[in-house]
Amino acid sequence: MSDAEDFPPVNPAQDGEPIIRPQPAAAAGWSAVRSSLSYTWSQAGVGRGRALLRLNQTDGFDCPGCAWPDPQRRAVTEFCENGARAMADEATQRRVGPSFFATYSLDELLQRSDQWLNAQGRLTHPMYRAPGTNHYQPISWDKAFETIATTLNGLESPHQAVFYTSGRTSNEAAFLYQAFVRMFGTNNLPDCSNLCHESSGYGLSESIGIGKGTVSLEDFSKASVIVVIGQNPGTNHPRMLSALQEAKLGGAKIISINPLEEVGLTRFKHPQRLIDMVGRGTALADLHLPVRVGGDYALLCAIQKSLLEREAKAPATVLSEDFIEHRTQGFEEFKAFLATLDMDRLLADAGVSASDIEMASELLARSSGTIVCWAMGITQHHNGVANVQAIVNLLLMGGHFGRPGAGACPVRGHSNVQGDRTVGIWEKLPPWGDVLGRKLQFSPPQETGFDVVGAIEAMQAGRTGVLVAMGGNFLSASPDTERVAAGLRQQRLTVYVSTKLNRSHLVPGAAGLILPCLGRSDQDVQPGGKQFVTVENSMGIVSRSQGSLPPPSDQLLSEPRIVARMAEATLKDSTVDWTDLADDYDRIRDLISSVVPGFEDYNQQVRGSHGFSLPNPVHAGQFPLPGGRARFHVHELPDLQLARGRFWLTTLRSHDQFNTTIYTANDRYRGVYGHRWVVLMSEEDMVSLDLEPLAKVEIVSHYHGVQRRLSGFSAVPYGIPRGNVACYFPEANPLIPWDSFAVGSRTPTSKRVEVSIRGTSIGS
Ligand SMILES: Nc1nc2c(c(=O)[nH]1)N[C@H]1C(S)=C(S)[C@@H](COP(=O)(O)OP(=O)(O)OC[C@H]3O[C@@H](n4cnc5c(=O)[nH]c(N)nc54)[C@H](O)[C@@H]3O)O[C@H]1N2
Ligand SMILES: Nc1nc2c(c(=O)[nH]1)N[C@H]1C(S)=C(S)[C@@H](COP(=O)(O)OP(=O)(O)OC[C@H]3O[C@@H](n4cnc5c(=O)[nH]c(N)nc54)[C@H](O)[C@@H]3O)O[C@H]1N2
Ligand SMILES: [Mo]
Repeated sequence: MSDAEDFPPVNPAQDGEPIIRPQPAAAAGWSAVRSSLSYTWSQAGVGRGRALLRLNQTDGFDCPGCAWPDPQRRAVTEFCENGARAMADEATQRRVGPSFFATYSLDELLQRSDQWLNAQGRLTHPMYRAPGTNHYQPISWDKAFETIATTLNGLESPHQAVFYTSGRTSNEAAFLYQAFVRMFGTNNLPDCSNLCHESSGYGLSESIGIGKGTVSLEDFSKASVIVVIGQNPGTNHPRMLSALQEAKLGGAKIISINPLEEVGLTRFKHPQRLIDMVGRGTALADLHLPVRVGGDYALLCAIQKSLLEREAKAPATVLSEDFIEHRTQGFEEFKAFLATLDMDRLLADAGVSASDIEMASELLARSSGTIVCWAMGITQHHNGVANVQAIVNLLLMGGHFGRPGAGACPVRGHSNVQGDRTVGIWEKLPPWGDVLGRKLQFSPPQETGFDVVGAIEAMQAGRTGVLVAMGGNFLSASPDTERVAAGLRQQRLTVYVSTKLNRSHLVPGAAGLILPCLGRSDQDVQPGGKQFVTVENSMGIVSRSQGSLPPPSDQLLSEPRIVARMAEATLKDSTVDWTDLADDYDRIRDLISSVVPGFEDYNQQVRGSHGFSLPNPVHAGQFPLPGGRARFHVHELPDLQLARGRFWLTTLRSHDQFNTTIYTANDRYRGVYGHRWVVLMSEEDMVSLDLEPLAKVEIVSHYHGVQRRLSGFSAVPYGIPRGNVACYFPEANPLIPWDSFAVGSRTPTSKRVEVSIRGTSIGS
């Protein structure tokens, strides 16, 4: 077994220092529009940049950025700065082809930054890394599929193959992919959701019977309180700010709960509204609670205790008693649990004052409709599921389900991550698995497959031989980069279906394939004519996406075609006509219609101007749980105690990245420019460690007696609670232990890792 220590780091620190400037007073506004347009023209050129006008239009393509829904009335410019950037990045005129790979060896490429790798352009040819060589070389598609088939069929068991999916994959490609994988004989279908909102799906399913959100976009303008917890919409879901602004103008109060005071929530200028552009914009958050990292569960319990006290003082004014009595179970246990908790301990863990809690509880007590929105600050914790269920408890207390302007809103990340799960990307056999088996005449595997953590463990232990990845960047997105690299190096074959070069490609198995595919903005023509694909947004609406740009190379295949050819080459006795399905995606959609509930008349429904909503029983007022009742859940408080000199590290996205794709090294809203190897710390903590601003430091994480080290970070004084520090994802991922994950959902704890920090500059 190879050891991580035998190899140089796969993501070495980059030279340089950040420049620190004041944070801007408001998010979006002219500067955002200017910055997105300049990136678009520089990457895509004026001609291809016009594709921007088709972004999120009903006859255009779905933004390859986040999963925030589109309003029914769409502005011509229904995109945000970061959506425009994601589009431009894909529409770039730069190309990575055979001559690029002949010029650069894998070892040389590993020294480059993620930003540099991405900036090289679109992948144009299938490439193969033969065992023992240091370069990828061109390979024909036929030979590539033959290599995949021979290697897969040479495994002792289908469970030795892992099939990862990232969340940009369309419903059509994802459905075909999972069908192929299950016919091959395994449920080893880990996906980026395992690293992301798995805690939401898991927690919500137990609490309310479905693993998805329960609000629609229209609910935002009807809400009286909106809580945004553990989410940074100004950067990651900028179009959500428009919905918050509408809500605010309609009288809603907004509470933000975050260790950082993120600019988007404090002040916002609507880029499509002239009046905002000249004025100061709208202050969004009415109340900001600077929770300590990991303190959300304690904070929510404190608010809930305060709500119960208010109810005791003025009965029938705070709780929705009728709802609790008839529509829920477990309330008495929940109440008894809260009674055992000491308010002072809760406040200390949460790191907020009693008066902050009182202000929040007062707003919530009076609310006729509460929406809670959340993202990674809630899910990527050891107690991520408990966090989600505490949010549901809060909503249940006031009866905030199945009524307008109220509900749970996990804000999804990747643009089709929700759809991928709906159509079967899951390490468990979906409830409709047997229908799939009957339809395609095979016996689906019943045993639970690997999720991401399971795959990382099995790869390191030498229990797998092949990794196929439909998109994404398995190496850099996963925790514990060096250990994942060690696992990848032990594979017989790694296969990446990708649009752009990334670090995963640079750590292949003995043999490695890169298969270049069409992206969202590219025109997709098959024998059945021009094709569109479909995606599901964060609120369960399925709609069309059709690219219009000439593909960057005539060698590219679409994702459905790549799956079909992999399946055809590998499954010699399959009765499925894979080619026929990939020739016309209507046929794939017909197949989905006949297998997955909620997709009846798929082809017809999705051709409507706004797509269609998948059934959401909770939005309609029904909890699909025994007795039709939602359930209060209680969990132990997490232990947030730290030894002296230790900190809780959380990892964040900057403004200029999409996950592991780094556009520039700037984080404008946080005032950090030019360098990403930074650690944000409170000034008091820097003083206590005797660190000058920008001092170079080494960070060591501590988990179960194992230390993981990274040096080359610059310490930046920042408004973050004492005892908490923040670094960017994916640079800090080598510090995150792969075996530290959430109870139940197994989501890695990217938002809370115990670290120590030591100055390494001369003199500190
Ligand atoms: N432009 C852009 N858009 C994106 C992405 C992108 O990278 N770039 N990624 C997409 C994806 S896949 C996803 S999942 C989403 C991610 O969207 P977010 O979840 O908003 O992204 P993060 O930067 O991971 O962090 C979320 C917030 O959690 C806060 N936080 C950290 N620790 C804690 C904690 O313990 N408690 C609380 N309450 N808050 C905490 C951080 O300060 C930060 O504001 O965005 C999607 N959209
Ligand atoms: N420490 C830490 N780690 C994290 C997180 C965190 O907050 N902190 N967040 C986690 C989260 S929420 C997520 S979702 C994961 C993200 O994990 P992934 O989804 O695996 O990663 P991405 O960076 O989104 O993948 C980018 C790559 O996808 C490919 N790509 C882009 N578009 C397409 C396409 O249309 N088709 C195909 N086939 N390929 C395409 C490109 O080659 C690009 O390099 O990371 C997780 N990792
Ligand atoms: Mo995500």
